[in-house]
Amino acid sequence: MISGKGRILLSVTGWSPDVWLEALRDAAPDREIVLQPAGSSDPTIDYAVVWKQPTGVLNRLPNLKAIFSIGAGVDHVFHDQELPEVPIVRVVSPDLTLRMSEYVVWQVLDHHRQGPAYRDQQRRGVWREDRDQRAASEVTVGIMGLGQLGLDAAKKLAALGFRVTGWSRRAKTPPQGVKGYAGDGQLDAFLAGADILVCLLPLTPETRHILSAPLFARMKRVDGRGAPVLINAGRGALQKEADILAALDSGVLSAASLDVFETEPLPPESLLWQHPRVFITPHAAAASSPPHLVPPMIRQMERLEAGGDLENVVDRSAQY
Ligand code: NDP
Ligand code: OXD
Repeated sequence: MISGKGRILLSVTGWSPDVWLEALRDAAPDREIVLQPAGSSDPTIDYAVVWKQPTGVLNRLPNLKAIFSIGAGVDHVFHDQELPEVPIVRVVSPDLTLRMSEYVVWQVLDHHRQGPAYRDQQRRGVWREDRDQRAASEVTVGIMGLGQLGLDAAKKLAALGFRVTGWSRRAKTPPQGVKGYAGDGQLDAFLAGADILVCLLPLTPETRHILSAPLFARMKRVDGRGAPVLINAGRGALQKEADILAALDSGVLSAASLDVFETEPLPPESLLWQHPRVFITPHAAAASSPPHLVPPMIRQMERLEAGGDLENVVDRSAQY
């Protein structure tokens, strides 16, 4: 049991802190929220709410009880080499999940219904009706990462009639209509089936650069189904962009929708910007909405102060 209302440090890089500050003040008017530690060691802080906190900031808070990531992914927390040994809580939110499923369904349908080709026809003033249109039931969408986000997207795609498969680290019973694969041993079988590959993996030491030439080679088609499509909304460092470009140009991949990039913002000189078969969104697949994400964080603090347990705590050894 923790006595009193714990003080919160807000440390966000790359976002305006204002919207988070406002949401914290709305959800916890009785708590003190600070933007900077009081000194080289600040014993008054109980919780940290963070996005890409500067290295060492959290380690200077000797009474820190928990770190709350404002994202579902926590790779931005682990980049700090001096991370204190307190629980790290990640975002699990129906709002975020819904937003991600919208993005995934949008992109899968756009590729499936040949959006890029029809937009090109329109641009050129071409009326061409004879494009082959496969039924959803003939198309397999393979989802890498069958966690909070992957599972929901999988269910929604299955409801649209797609054949859906999912790949996770540990074997699990997938929902109805979804075929599950797990671990390195089943990766080849998973990849061989996927016509549209959706990546919703977390970035960890195991998954870094997984979307690269060796994996694309394992997807290479010899059966006339057409080259697969890649959709990545996980993290940019899951992919090697030079390998994606090479796979597109050699016909190993037919198209890509990318929401995340090795360097964000995507540099102006990146060849991805102009590639005719690449669709880019600026890390916007599922925006973190402060009014939706902050109240559950405060409820968790209250539960901890009442002697309860935190939920959605990250496994530090797996780093997600
Ligand atoms: P979860 O932790 O709920 O799920 C992660 C999934 O990935 C699990 O199924 C897990 O397997 C699997 N996985 C992890 N490591 C491996 C591995 N080495 N091999 C195979 N499978 C693995 O995460 P979420 O679904 O909540 O989020 C996924 C990611 O989405 C986040 O980490 C973040 O990077 C990204 N994201 C991107 C956003 C955007 O706007 N672009 C917004 C929100 C999140 P298992 O089930 O066995 O644990
Ligand atoms: C997240 C993100 O991890 O916004 O939630 O990328």
